[in-house]
Amino acid sequence: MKKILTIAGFDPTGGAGLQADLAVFTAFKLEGFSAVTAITAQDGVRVTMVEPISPSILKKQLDTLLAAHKVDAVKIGMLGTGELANVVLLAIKRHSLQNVVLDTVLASSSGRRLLDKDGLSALKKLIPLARIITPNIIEAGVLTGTKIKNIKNMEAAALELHALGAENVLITGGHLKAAPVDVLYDGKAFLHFEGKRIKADKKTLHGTGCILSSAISAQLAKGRTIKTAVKEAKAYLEKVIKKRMKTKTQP
Ligand code: PXL
Repeated sequence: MKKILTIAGFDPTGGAGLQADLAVFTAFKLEGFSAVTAITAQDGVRVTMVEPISPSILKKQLDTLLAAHKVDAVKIGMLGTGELANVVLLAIKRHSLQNVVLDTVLASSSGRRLLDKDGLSALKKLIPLARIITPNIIEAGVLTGTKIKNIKNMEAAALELHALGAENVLITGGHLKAAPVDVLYDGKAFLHFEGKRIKADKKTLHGTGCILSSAISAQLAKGRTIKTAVKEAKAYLEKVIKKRMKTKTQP
């Protein structure tokens, strides 16, 4: 059985964060591990409190786990602080981790910061270690200092983020005003993944970024190419959203 690790925050609803990631890993028949970066209090729509854990226990979680288990892929989600991002960076180097999927989480959908102000520069230092990064248009805008409103802007930002060192860049277009298109740049060409807008409420959509990035990491753990990984992850996410809409449950 392939092994996979998520480094992410805890969401008590399980809709986002490490519990959502673990559910994805199970669905793809992988042995999933998780290291927690922060505890959030939330109801699936509103985040009421965020408390990062101490850097020393994050480091110990990673070193203890990775000394015993060689993982085939790693998904990085909410990091909370620049200091914790730095702990993760050093652990990736120390343990020579491969297939790193960096979901550049900055804030919750409701606008609560999930990475502190000094965290941005530390997050940027993680970019060169990633096989793929998966910002949405808002995050890509913050990372590049641009406003992203259309596919042309997405392509320009993808080029810039690739220049920062990410092997592959996937900018998701769910927040576009027009039809949602995700843009993948692999250093050579752009690939557009066109999707239909699904009319869903906030609770249903909560954590969809986490699920997409963890599904991509699951596919990479199984040895799939980047293009196949993104395609399969998108198909899986669509299934999860439809199921959530039917059952009104998470994940
Ligand atoms: O979807 C971003 C996200 C990531 N990780 C955790 C979260 C959220 C959004 O609420 O709570 C733990």
